[in-house]
Amino acid sequence: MDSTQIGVAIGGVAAIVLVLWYFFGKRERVAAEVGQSGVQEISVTVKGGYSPDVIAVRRGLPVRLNFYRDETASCSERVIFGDFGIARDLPAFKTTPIEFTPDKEGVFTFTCGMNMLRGKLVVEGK
Ligand SMILES: [Cu+2]
Repeated sequence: MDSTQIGVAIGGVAAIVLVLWYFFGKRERVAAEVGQSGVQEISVTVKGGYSPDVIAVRRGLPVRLNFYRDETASCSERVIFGDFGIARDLPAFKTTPIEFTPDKEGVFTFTCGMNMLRGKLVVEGK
């Protein structure tokens, strides 16, 4: 290989890494913490998306997701956990707790009212 070929190869690898990072690296997976009351609690910031957008919880223990909506964009004014029958309004610049006990394992998508913003709730067994 001459230096041009090496340069092309490095560029190709860099492009692949960038694509992988974009699709997989962007998602931060955070496990909810179990407090003294036995509730799995986690704070989620809502601003053009959900942060974190992959939330791991355990099945059978109550969950409290504290959604803080840090914007007025109407897109995020509602959050929906369809698999758990939950739809809740999120007032701007306020924290809205969403409480339920996940009774099934799996990966469940939660979205804004228009199905544009998305996050995942990962419910794991014990
Ligand atoms: Cu929306």
